[in-house]
Amino acid sequence: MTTSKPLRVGMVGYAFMGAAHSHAWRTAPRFFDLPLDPQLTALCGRNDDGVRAAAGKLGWGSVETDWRRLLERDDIDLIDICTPGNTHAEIAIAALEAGKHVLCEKPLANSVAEAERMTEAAQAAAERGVFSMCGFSYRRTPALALAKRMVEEGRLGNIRHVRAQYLQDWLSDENAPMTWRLDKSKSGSGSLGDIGAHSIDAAQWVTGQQITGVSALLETFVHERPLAGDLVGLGGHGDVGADAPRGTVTVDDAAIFTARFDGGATSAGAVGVFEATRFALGRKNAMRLEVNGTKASLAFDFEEMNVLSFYDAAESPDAGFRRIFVTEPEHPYAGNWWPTGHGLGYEHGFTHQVVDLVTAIGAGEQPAPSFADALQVQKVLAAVEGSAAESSRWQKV
Ligand code: SOE
Repeated sequence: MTTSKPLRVGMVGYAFMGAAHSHAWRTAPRFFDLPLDPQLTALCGRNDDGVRAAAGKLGWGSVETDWRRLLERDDIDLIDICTPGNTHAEIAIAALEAGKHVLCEKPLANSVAEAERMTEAAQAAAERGVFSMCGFSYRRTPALALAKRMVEEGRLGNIRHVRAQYLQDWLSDENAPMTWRLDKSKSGSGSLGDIGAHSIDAAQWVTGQQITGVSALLETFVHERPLAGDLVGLGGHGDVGADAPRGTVTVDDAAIFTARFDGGATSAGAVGVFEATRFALGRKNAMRLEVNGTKASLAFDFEEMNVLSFYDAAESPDAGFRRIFVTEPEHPYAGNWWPTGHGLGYEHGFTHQVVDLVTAIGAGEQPAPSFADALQVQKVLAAVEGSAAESSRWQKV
């Protein structure tokens, strides 16, 4: 049973991630027993009409148009940051210093320097019992959480290969309009930080190994796109005429890199191949991870998010990969939902993220992934950009 002690949330931003987080704050205490009861206390957005409409639709109790007001309110315990990356550092550091817990969307920041300052503030705040987490939500997909459990149990043996792709196609149309995700001053990078960051975090988390160096290339296919007002969110292909004024794309459209891992608690480090693109025509949200070990392999594709494919060399050679339908009560998170075989969706990862965050805060423990975990991802992002800028020269992380 969720306790009656409230955890009062103030959220900044209400586009795609704001909607997903709102759903998670509302739903988590209804399917999981939490030590604190999340309250959707205040929603913050710059446009008064827009934030009031969003608050009514998403279920928030009050509105603010300046995020600093959230920090001044004594009826708010946690700040949830669902805004573009260029705002993360200022908001998160101020919130932590004001004694508010923080959930910050990924990637943590737009630079390693910003991520380092955020991590320092988070570590100082944790000593005061004020905690923070970075929203790498795919860790909370039951199939990926099961993959990590299998690696930890030694089911795969030593890890040799990591193969990670994150394939979308919502920018394949060269007339798809500009969005903040294509403006480096707001997003920090393109497919690399937006979706490649998920692959980097998932690969490191599932294998228990950290990336130590990369060789990379970045590509921008479409250099100008029509402007479409204050388009926000993913794939909002507002009806823009071909003669609309055009803006300059200042980020990568695709990122491809090889990586070495540190071996974690094992002997030899794995080697990895990564790809992130929003031009893989026909792939809608194919966040894929394959891990090959000395005893077994596993493979995951978010477009079939309830399935984990598993090959066990100890079984008869012609057994092939078998499909584990990750909906059994003993599987991570699954037992709190529906009977076996009924499946979960994209939104459940965000609900599980709230469950793990609130459970950690209630226990006075550091949630994962911490800002320090997210800083490691930020360092890999920077190494990829550094390598790509020097003809794919090997870059240490
Ligand atoms: C856009 O590519 C995006 O919305 C990412 O920003 C999210 O992190 C991912 O979960 C879905 O795709």
